[in-house]
Amino acid sequence: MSEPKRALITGITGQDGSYLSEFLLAKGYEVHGIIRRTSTFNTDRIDHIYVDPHSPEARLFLHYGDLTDGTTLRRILEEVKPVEIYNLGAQSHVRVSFDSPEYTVDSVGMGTLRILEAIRDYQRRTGIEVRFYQAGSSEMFGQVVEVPQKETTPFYPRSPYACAKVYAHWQTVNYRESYSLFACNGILFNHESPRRGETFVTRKITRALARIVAGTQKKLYLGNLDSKRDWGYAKDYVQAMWLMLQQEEADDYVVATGETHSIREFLDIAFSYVNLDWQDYVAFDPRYLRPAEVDLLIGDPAKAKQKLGWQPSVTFEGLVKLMVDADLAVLGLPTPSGSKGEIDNASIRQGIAVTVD
Ligand code: NDP
Ligand code: GDR
Repeated sequence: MSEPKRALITGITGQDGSYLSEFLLAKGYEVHGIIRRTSTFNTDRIDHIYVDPHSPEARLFLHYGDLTDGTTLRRILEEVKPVEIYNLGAQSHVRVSFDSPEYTVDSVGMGTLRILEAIRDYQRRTGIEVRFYQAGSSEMFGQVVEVPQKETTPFYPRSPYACAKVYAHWQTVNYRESYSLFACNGILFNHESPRRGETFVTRKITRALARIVAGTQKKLYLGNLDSKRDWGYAKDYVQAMWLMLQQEEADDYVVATGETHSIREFLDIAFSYVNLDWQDYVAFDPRYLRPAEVDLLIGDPAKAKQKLGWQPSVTFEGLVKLMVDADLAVLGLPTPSGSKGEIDNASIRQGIAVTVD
């Protein structure tokens, strides 16, 4: 039997890392993830796919490391010998990046450079190709220059996070062109799921809504309701990452639905789904405003459709309802659809202790 392909994922404990791990395991990969040491376990999203590493069945392995720690990244690369690396790790909250710009830029920008440098040296020494995926973002487009935004649209980043992602993007292009690395940038527009971090606006809304239905929360405080985003379903988007690394040539791709909706529209669908009016519950808090806002994002996924054969499978309305269903289900409440929502192990804290060798 041939050896399984080995993939290394930074950011494996995040929303995308968990879906990508499931996807790669289902394809027969051996998956290695880099996790940070934390005072309490934060592996909820991957606990359901974790198998004790002593078991012969184990194909998911975790390693302590950090994107700010280049030595460890190099050591993990040497030990794991992956053929694909997915760089999903990041301080990924745009608002928080204004509070912690230096750390954000270190993890997002310099972190990417550290991995690229490690791959460059490893590949030159061993002659083994390591394909690299960089998690780029629609935030790089920032201020509206052109709509819909596509691969050729100039970047105009509006936050420390977005500036760092632009840096990481161009370093990835440069390492591809300078050292012939197989390095791809995915320019992914917002993608959500029941596993979305609780402080991003979509999940903040659906989680609060479930608590409002349960009677344990009265108000939901939000910032700017007028910005528009191109929201897709995270499970679809991790497939695009993998597809990029399976092509003959490395390239950059926009991944989006091609539709845009405001926060108000998200609220409309979510609250009316449970027969409530959001205006009765939502209040404004200026703390959630950003020093500079990105008003309108809408992507053109034509290249990804044509070259990767990728397309989204979930509509905007379907996504909102799927997230509401899941948050209601987590609280043990009935769902309007009658289904249990997306059966989402990661939404339910199981308290399984993951051990790392
Ligand atoms: P999450 O915020 O859910 O996950 C981020 C992951 O990065 C977590 O595993 C986190 O670990 C890890 N991480 C944070 N800081 C470091 C660090 N210093 N060293 C190593 N790992 C670190 O993000 P998503 O899953 O939503 O996004 C994945 C990637 O895609 C990110 O790079 C994000 O910027 C980018 N992106 C996301 C989009 C989206 O809509 N979701 C759209 C476009 C790009 P821990 O669990 O310990 O905090
Ligand atoms: P974004 O996502 O900044 O697009 O970045 P987020 O959900 O944080 O904000 C979307 C829009 O909603 C507005 N908003 C609020 N946002 C938050 N978080 N909390 C609020 O209370 C609130 N009220 C209004 C924001 O101002 C914004 O306009 C996400 C992240 O996943 C990035 O890592 C990724 O790169 C981009 O998507 C694409």
